[in-house]
Amino acid sequence: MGVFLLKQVFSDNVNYIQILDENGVIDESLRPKEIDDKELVEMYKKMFLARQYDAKQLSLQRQGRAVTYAPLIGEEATQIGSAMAMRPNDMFVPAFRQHGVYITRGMPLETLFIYWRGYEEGDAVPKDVRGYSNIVPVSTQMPHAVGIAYAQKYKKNDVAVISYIGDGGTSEGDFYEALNFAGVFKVPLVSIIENNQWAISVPREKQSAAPTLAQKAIAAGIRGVQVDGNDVLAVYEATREAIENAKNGPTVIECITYRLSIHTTADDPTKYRTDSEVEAWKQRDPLLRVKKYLMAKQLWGEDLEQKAASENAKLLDEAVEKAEQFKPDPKTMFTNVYSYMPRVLQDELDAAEDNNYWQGE
Ligand SMILES: Cc1ncc(C[n+]2csc(CCOP(=O)(O)OP(=O)(O)O)c2C)c(N)n1
Ligand SMILES: [Mg+2]
Repeated sequence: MGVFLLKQVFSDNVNYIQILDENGVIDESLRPKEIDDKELVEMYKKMFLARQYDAKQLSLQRQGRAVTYAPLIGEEATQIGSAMAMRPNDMFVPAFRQHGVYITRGMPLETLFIYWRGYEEGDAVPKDVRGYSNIVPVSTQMPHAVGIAYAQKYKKNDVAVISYIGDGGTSEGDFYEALNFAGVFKVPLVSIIENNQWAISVPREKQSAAPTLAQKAIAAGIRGVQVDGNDVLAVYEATREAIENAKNGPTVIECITYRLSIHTTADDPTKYRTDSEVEAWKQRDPLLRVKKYLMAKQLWGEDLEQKAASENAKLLDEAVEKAEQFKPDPKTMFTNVYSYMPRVLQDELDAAEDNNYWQGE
């Protein structure tokens, strides 16, 4: 190397936030002021419902009563913490594992069960939930989320758009393109990276050589922060702050969490990761630490947990019963594709009806 005139033209850093640690101790100086102990009980109940929903959905799939499923267990704090920070009018754009976000935003449980039975009617998100449908093609939700955020800014609405993506998704071109646009046009986007350490069998260290995924924001001129994604208070506070700042531009929040279960019901993680790794993450369980705090304060106990479990089971059983009674209309394969019916689809629909393709349904 020759002699260069050295002048630093840029530097930045990424901060890490934790408020509630693995032992159930809260750093009161960082605690969000809206979250008193009563509100923390509500957060815990939502996380508990999400976990119970997850177990139910997995069990239904194993019985042949759902087609597939992507479990959320281990990622409750990231999902419930961020969803609880949303204001009523904020919108969210999920990937395909954010069931806890839907539940927190009031999506009918029945609709979630219909979705995983394989029916597109399960994608019908009620307007007041303010969310979009599950998006399976990895990272394709990001340009959409940015466009939605741009539209909100254009209309001068005080609305933030909270998008979700996995660690694997951040390697896709769509992610970089979306962040680039978001930075240039300063759209009100909060991009949550739900870093659960795995993208099916690809571990985090093979996903990117960058030490954090949050720093991908910096190249786009966006604020980036990393939080303990198993700490519901840290996720809540980071999201709340980013939403408050959304009128000035976007934020990327990398939540460090862990996929405790299978990728989907077609996956066997014992082929590519060790039990000891999973065990180590179980010690950082997002529910356990809230429970430890609440129990020490005598705000929770095994009796209340039993009561919550049976109330949840009742809600879930009722929702499954309704979902299993749902009869899809096969016509929607044609009618739900475009806002209008193109000739080619109309011809296929006519042929299907003439030939009684769905006779016996
Ligand atoms: C464009 C695209 N490529 C590949 C796949 C297959 N696929 C589904 S999920 C997934 C991994 C996603 O990992 P990550 O983004 O970390 O999300 P996670 O599953 O961990 O929630 C892949 C490769 C897909 N759905 N879409
Ligand atoms: Mg992942």
